[in-house]
Amino acid sequence: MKTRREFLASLASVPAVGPRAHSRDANRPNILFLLTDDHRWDALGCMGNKVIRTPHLDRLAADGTLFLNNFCSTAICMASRASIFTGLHERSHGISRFDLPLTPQAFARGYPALLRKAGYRTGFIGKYGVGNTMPAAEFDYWKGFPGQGRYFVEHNGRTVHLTNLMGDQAVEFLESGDAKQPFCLSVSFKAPHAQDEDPRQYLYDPGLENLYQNATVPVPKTATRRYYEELPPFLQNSEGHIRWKKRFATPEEYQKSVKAYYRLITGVDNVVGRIRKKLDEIGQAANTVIIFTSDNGYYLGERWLAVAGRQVVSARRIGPHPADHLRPPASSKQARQATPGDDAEPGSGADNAGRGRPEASGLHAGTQPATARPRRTDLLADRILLLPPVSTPGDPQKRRHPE
Ligand SMILES: [Ca+2]
Repeated sequence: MKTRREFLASLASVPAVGPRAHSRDANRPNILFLLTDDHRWDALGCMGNKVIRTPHLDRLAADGTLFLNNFCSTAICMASRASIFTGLHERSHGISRFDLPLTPQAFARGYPALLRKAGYRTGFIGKYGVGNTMPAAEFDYWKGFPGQGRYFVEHNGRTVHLTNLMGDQAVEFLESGDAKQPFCLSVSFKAPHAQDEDPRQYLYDPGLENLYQNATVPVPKTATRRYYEELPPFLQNSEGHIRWKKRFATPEEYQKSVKAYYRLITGVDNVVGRIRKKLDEIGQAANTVIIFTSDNGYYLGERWLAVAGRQVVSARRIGPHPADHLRPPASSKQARQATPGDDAEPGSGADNAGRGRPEASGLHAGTQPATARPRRTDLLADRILLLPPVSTPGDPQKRRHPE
């Protein structure tokens, strides 16, 4: 079994004369990393959701490995993304605020820099999500943006949906490369994150308007006052509940919001289909590892909350991968056992041996003696949202990383 670091090290250890001296090598597969934002684990057809349509992602899962045990250590955009870049927990990388960038040293140890140094052509498209200073010069192809972005953008004199534009950019990246040079392309979707400042919240491509019109999305069994009132006061008064009021407070709003959220995900699914088609066309499909995941999970009304939450979807890959033996592909029967809409952990319904449950792994606070861990009195997300911006963003990180 290889760890993530060992996998990257094996790629980096292949002799490379320089960034422009390359040869096609099956041991240096292309890497396509697809990241959605606030995409919960059961908002996929392959995870048993009977409403949402995600045929391309379902096919990706069927062709590759569906990882049912995939957890986010800090469920908010920037901390999770910094963990993805660096392989470190939030307490180590120190990105606990939206305006904190990775230090140059931390960035240099992340997967984009390591792969570029090893001769990969690297690209980044979409929401970068870590700090406000964009590392455009550290990539060979850069179409990233700071902050949350907006769903409708002006491009070449017309208004386009961001997800579709990012699909165009991914295709442009794939078409413009040197076939002899391996690539690592990161596509970091804004979807299905809400556009918080807009009262419509989930701004999908109008071309998807007809989807789900006649469907009824199951309401989570925990979306009731009883479960809300069981929460401690800091959660009852959290930003998650404030946002719930804007999105899911009535049955009509719940159906409208979740269907819009699903349309955003289907928009991503369409782009995944375009990207895989382009990989076929350029002859790189068999030598490309595709990883699909999200930065964190999401509450769609459970316990009257609407905010980033427990982790989410799964990593998938096709093509050669050194971690093939890590876990057998999940059968469709297993995936169907997970019930969409339930307030359940990924794997809890699909793995009846309980291997995927945080409780089983000791990650869940409930497994620890009451005296070992005091109950929290606030949420990281709430603390971040209440803090004013800092003018010297490097300082807090410096304190955490004295080296
Ligand atoms: Ca997020």
